[in-house]
Amino acid sequence: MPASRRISAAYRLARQAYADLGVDTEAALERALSVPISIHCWQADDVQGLETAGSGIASCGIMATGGYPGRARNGDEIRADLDHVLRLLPGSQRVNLHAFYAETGRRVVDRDAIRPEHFTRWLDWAKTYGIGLDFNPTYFAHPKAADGFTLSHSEKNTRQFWIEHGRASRRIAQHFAKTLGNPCVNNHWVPDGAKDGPADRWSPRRRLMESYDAIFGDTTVDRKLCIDAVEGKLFGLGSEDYVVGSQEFYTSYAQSRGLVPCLDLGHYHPTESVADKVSALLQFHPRILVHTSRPVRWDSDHVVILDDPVRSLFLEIARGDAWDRVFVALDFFDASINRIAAYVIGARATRQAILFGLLDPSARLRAAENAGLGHERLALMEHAKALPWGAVWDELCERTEVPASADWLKEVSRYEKTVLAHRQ
Ligand code: RNT
Ligand code: ZN
Repeated sequence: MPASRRISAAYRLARQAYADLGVDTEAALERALSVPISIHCWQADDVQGLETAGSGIASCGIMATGGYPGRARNGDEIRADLDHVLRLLPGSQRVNLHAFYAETGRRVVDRDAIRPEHFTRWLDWAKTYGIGLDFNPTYFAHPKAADGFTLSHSEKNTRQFWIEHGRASRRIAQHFAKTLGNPCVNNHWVPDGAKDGPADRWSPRRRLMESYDAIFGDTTVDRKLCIDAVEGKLFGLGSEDYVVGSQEFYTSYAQSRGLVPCLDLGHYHPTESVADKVSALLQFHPRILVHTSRPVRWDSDHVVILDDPVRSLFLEIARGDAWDRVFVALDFFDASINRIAAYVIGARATRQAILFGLLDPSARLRAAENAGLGHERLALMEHAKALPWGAVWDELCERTEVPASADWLKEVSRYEKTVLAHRQ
């Protein structure tokens, strides 16, 4: 039997199995395709960026380990890699840039001076796909970030430099939104923190707040076009004891300033559930941004897989029907495997988790819960794990004309031989 006929036959059976539990697979499939996933450009080049000066400076808090051949070395190579990746992904995508992917030609343009025109090539490329771009100021991999502090730095000049960078990033994000006719999420994360117990945990936090106020106080930027998000974390490389922008700092800051809090799956205590935060934060915040990542013992940014944290995160979003209130972005970087495959695995796992969430027999589970039948709820939750969601996934791929099952690996290996192998 040809693969496509096998997939449709399996799907028909799966549709029935789900229908028996009150789940409409057609609706789930359509919805799963419609959720935009923002693909980060920084897996392609191991978070190196395209600057001529400052490139390659060890980044505080961010590290891609491994030396698999084929790293993209310039903007054209990153875009070529993303072209290849996008062909292998079903559903709606966006692309997420960092400021240090500016293309300034031979001119050295420092972070405080970057402008929309330095992203013309990215914009032209995005236009050919008709997709939206997201953005991030890059407060790391720079001499002025070398001592681990940026917006909360004790020196006024250093703070001011980074404030100018943050302000520039918002103007660029607004330009993206206007040019593409599509709002741009601009996410701020700073590495600021200390390896060992600081004597003063107060002043950096006050300065961080003031610096952000100077950035977000720019009223020439329309917040409907530039959607400002802020990302905290628990600890990082070199900031094990103290992170200025902690979760409490950012949740409160975002709440009081009307910004979007960003939750990265790698940024919490290992036993803390990010999924559980969704229904809490969305009581008070109109929207959240999630970074799908995978911490292995620490914030290691491994490639996203369909593991429990990822599944439960999207299950919660599905159960709350909160798709319009959650921005989904990928954030991982692994230099130890084929980078194209890393993208495809992570992006497809994220969309699989979205689909899995949408296929949840929530109505039946709630009915059991409301009837006080905890055992029935538990049994059905277990049963849901064994339902043939993979058949629905393959059908979703077939309909969008991207390789189903693991057939995409052939495309990756062809690209590796014809393109990646020639990058030395
Ligand atoms: C770092 C944050 C941040 C970065 C990217 C590159 O801990 O997760 O989102 O990974 O901006
Ligand atoms: Zn992140």
